[in-house]
Amino acid sequence: MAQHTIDMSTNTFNLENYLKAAKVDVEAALDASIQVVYPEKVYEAMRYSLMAGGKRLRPILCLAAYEAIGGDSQGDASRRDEALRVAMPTACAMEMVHTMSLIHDDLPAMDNDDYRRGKLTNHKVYGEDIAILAGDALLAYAFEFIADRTAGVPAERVINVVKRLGHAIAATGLVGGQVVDLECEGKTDTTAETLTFIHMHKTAALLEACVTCGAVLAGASGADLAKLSTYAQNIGLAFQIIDDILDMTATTEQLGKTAGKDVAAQKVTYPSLWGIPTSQQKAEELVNTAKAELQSFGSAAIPLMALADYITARDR
Ligand code: GRG
Repeated sequence: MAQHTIDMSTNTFNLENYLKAAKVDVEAALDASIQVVYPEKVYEAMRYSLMAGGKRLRPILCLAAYEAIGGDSQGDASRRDEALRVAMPTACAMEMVHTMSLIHDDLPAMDNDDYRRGKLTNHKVYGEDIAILAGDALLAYAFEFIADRTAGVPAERVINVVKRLGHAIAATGLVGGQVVDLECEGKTDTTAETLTFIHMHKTAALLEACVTCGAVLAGASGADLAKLSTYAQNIGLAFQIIDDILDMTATTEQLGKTAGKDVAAQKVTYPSLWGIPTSQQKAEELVNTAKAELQSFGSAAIPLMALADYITARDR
């Protein structure tokens, strides 16, 4: 486990250190989550994408939300330790689901991309058939992993987590958003409302599940969950606006995936509708709205506050 010597006071909280330490913990847990056994090919394909890097933002949000509520812990250090112990299986499951969505999104039938996380996409290495199956296997295993590995909380909380994650992935979430996104391909008259629908489902729904599931495991009240949902929806939309801006402004090396795809496909995005400065401003407004929802949590929510700022400040 990485050392967590982070002072939670507003002045001294260091997001860079927090992200580094959390990433070490998440990657160790992910590494231990899947062993390569027979039939090796599919396990290798699952591990290839799961261990390919990435910011690990979703599991980190899940752990930070647990910390914000606190569970049974007393004091900042024990909050963190308890979050790692209780919420890590759910945090890993979030990354498994996210990774499978990237594998499927990169397929020729979807976004057709050759690079992801700085490496060849899954289907380029293992073929389309195995890439589809590796994604399916990660998706199913994510639910098994939550049910099998979560310990130390009442079973109803685990059932609630499974329900929320299913809702975020199904036609009510990622799948629904992806369907509308595909329908908009090649259209130049996509409205801001349709774009918002796509991104609230494709991107924000999983971030919302990460935050609320972490909080559910820690025993959050209905009122706190409502605030955290609003926080996550706002950072989710901001995250996608910045993603669209980075597609226009960053390099392929920086992003680890093909840059400039939206412009090449003449895809309608927020920056194509509003321009980059207005889009950036809109993302910053969404982040401020998100942070305002956290006021009542006090210093326990400093990591979630800082993660919201990171959404607009990031360069990859
Ligand atoms: C979930 C059953 C199921 C099917 C998948 C393909 C699909 C349906 C949905 C697409 C979801 C998708 C790829 C949304 C884009 C979200 C997004 C902005 C991804 C980039 O996230 P980062 O920047 O990536 O956090 P890293 O690599 O850092 O983790």
